[in-house]
Amino acid sequence: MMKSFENPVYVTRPFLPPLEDFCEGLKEIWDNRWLTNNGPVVTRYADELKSFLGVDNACLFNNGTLALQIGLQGMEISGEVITTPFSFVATTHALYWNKIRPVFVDIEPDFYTLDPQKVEAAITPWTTAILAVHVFGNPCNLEALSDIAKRHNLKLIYDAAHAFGVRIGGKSIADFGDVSMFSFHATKLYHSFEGGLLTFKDAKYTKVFDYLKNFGFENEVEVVMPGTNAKMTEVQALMGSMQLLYVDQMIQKRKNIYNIYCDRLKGVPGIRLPMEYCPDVQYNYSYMPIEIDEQQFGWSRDRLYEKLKEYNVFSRRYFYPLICDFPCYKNAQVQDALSVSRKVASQILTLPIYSELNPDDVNKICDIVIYIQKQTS
Ligand code: T4K
Repeated sequence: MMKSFENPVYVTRPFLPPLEDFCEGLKEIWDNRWLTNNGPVVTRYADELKSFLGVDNACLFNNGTLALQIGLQGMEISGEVITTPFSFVATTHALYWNKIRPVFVDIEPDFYTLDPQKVEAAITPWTTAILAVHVFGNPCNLEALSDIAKRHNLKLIYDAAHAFGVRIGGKSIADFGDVSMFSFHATKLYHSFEGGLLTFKDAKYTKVFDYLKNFGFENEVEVVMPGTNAKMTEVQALMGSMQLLYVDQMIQKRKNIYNIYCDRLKGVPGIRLPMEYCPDVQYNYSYMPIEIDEQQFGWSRDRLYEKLKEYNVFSRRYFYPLICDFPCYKNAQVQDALSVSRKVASQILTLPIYSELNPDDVNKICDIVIYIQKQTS
């Protein structure tokens, strides 16, 4: 009989820097009495991020969803946008809030990112952009998507919510596409409590994004466009700035956890581990997705998910259901049967992974999964 965990083990837990260091940092904000509206900490933090990511243009927001919404609005994207059904629902919500029609196409089975062939087949005269997601930090097929976007004169927008710290051939993932959005939500490997970032190629968007996140204010008496309020606060920026010191360390710890899962779970009947990673990509190990084949494993993914809770292990089914299956998107355009997306959504399970998860606990989670599997044979 396997013993359950005494305390719940969640799919993730936010990393926090030492409280004393954070309190020390707060002194500047207290002294300034400047809490939001583009204060000095946010301004400094934007520069830190630009140099960390090696990009020229970056704009901070109070969360990733508003960052993406504003990105789309500022670039004047309209009509139809080709996107993935296998993502967090905010990806499509950002289109909806801009009155853009999502066109869902299938993903490829190894990395869960948009299938470029399906993207190309779905282009119509109304298509204006591709909104692709680096799901679980797996880079999309960057070359193929860029080629399609160029040939069809489409904007290429990346939802990079999961991909902070990922590099390809030494180059930051923020450097691909026209615009990339990063989420700094508490559940992300790198966070600012809540927060969002747009990185972009064309400097002309700097002013537009700045207006849109601050009511469209040019000055006290002029409003140049109908903006909203999506500004990052000074306290958020302080957290983000402090976390930058720890990102590499956090990724290394996650990599160790990832390796333990792979070593322990390989060969377990019915468990499909993430694909062998591409050598020129530095991953961030933001999620630990496995797929459960019910026939071979002996339990359905959902039964395993429920059973794990009895052991105090709270995995998640990211991303199930598919976005196109939510009632609010039932009328959206769906290309083909989305057979890969449907299969993945029915089999995916993301196991706990975070930098402070103890390797002994990772081993214990593996013991529990293996024990559950053996109950069927
Ligand atoms: N695009 C993509 C591809 C995304 O994944 C997301 C967000 C976005 C866009 C939008 O970015 P933001 O606007 O959020 O910046 C979570 C997050 O809320 C969401 O940010 C994230 N994706 C999504 C994948 O996951 P939930 O509903 O699963 O979170 P929740 O509250 O159930 O938390 C999961 C677990 O994390 C909990 O069981 C325990 C732990 N947790 C959570 C919080 C909030 C903590 O230990 N401490 C905490 O403070 O959505």
